[in-house]
Amino acid sequence: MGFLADKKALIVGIASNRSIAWGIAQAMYREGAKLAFTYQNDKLRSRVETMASECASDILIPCDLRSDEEIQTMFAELKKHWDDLDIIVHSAAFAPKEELKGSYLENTTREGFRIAHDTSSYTFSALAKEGRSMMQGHHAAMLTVTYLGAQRAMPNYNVMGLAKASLEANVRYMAYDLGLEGIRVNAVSAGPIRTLAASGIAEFNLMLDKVEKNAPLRRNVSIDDVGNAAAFLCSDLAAGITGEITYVDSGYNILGMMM
Ligand code: 0WE
Repeated sequence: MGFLADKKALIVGIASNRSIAWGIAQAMYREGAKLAFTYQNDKLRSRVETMASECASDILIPCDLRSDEEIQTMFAELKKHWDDLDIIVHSAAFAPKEELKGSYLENTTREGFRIAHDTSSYTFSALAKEGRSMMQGHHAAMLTVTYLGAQRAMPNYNVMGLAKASLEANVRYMAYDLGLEGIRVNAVSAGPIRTLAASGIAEFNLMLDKVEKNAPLRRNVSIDDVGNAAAFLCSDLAAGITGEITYVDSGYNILGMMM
C-alpha cells in the first residue's frame, strides 16, 4: 500500500508531460492517491485528459486561476465527484515574457508586476479560500512550487523573483491560518527543469550546466525528483511539517562559491 492510499488530490497546473505538476501527479498516483485535474483552456484539454487517464482519473475540470468565478465553479464541479478533499497541488506561474530578461528595473512595469503577483502568488490563496471547506477534518495538505530566485537575485528572473518571494510568504501565512483546521501548507523549491515555462528563457542551458558542474549531487533534478518530495510533503509521513520551503535542487542552494 502506498503512503497516499485513500487520499484525494486536486492537481492544478499541468501544461504538458514535462510539467512539474505532472511529475507530482504521477508520484501521488503511484502512492495510491485518487486524482482530479484542472486545465487552463480548451487548447490544453485533450492533453490533460490523456495524462489524467494514465492516472485512472476521469475528473477533468476547466479553470483559469485568474478568475475567482472560475475557481468557484471548478470546486462546485469537483464536489459533484467528491464530498471531500485531502490535497491541493498548485503549480502555476506567469509573468509577461518581456519582463523575464535584461535589466530588472528597466523591464519591470506596474502591470507586469501586478500580473506576476496575481497569477503566481494570489492564485494559491484563492485555491485555499474556495477549497478549505472540502478539506475540513482530513489532515489535509496544500503544496506549491517555487524557485531560488525568490531568495537570491538571479539574472533575468526579475519580477518573477518578487512574485515567488510573495508565494513563499504566502505559504507561511496560509500555514499559520489553516493550521487551526489541521491543514498543512508547504512548498518545494525546484532546481531548473526544462518545461514549457522554461522554453525560450535566455541562457537556460547555461543554468542547467552550472547545476550539473557545481551542485553537491553534480546533476540536474527531474520532475520525478520534485514529484516524490511533493508526495511526501502532502502525506501523513509529513504530519509535523507546515509552512516549510523544501529545496529539491541537488543541493545547489547551499553553495557559497562555485569553483
Ligand atoms: O518560474 C519559472 C518560470 C516562470 C515563468 C515562465 C514564463 C515563460 C513564458 C513565468 N512566466 C513566463 N511567461 C512567459 O511568457 N522558472 C523557475 C523557470 C525559469 O524561468 C526563468 C528562469 C528559470 C529558472 C526566467 C529567467 C531566468 C531563469
